[in-house]
Amino acid sequence: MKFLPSLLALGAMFDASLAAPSSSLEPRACTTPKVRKNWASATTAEKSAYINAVKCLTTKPSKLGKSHKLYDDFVWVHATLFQQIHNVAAFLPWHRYFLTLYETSLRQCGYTGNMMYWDWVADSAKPSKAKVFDPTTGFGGNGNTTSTVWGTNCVLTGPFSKSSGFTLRYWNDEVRPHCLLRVFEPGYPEYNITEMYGDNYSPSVMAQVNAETTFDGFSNYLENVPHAAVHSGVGNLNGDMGPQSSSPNDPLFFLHHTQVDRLWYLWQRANPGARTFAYGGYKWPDYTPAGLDDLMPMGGLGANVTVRTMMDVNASNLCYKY
Ligand SMILES: [Cu+2]
Repeated sequence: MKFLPSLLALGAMFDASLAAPSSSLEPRACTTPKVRKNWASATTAEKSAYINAVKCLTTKPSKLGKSHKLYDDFVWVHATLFQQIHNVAAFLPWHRYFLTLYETSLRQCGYTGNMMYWDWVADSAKPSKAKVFDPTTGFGGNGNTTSTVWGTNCVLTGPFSKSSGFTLRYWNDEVRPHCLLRVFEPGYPEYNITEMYGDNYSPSVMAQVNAETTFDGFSNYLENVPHAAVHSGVGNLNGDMGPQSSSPNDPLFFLHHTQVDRLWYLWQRANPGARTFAYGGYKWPDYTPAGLDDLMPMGGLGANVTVRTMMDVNASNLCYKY
């Protein structure tokens, strides 16, 4: 019985609130799931409450004990774990967890609402006109594109503009303070490139993504086509939302990823019996087959949890819907 004390210790360390219900016969704690709204249909008051809480993160101390702010913790963790969480099976569950930790931090800043999403499928024909880019009720618009020199494409409007004093610390995992940078893809019709690569996240592309019947097929298609195109469409190579590992620098990252999470949720809901716990593909670092009991690292921002705990949004630890 030598192993017993260590097993007990492990059990005590395990946060019971993160455990998935083991049986559908157990009473569920999630009776009133929180509803994550579409940014475009939120009220002005809801939008400003969200933006105020985001700005508040820049005033709070790091949870990681680092000499930067809580806002930068999310950037830092995403940047340093980048290889482990992209183009692997854990892409969707890891980002689902990351969003919940962000939401928790917003609540510590007094926010009482829930995460909201940017439905870029609906805006794919003219993404630059999306309400998320509104200069007064949104996240501001494009950066200054008069120069192609890194660090000059500052967002000029809205609550995160250069003139507001909003400053970011990291570029990838290096300390390189800068204004919020955006470089919208203007589009080149003669080369069949649409504005902000919108034709990569159109309703017809999403129909193809949704037609994938395996988790692995769905996740890869969603990650590599619509998800990647939105990042590049907003940021390109010199913008924060681009393919940079520090992309959570742009506060829009979290509305983008809430939409990614919502699309996964909708795919799961299309066949809940088969898909709620559907998982597969390969894991970092050896690209061996992934499983629901794989632990996902969170770099100290939250406990490392298993993939399984992030599969069912109706479980008590998540308890939300779209
Ligand atoms: Cu990511």
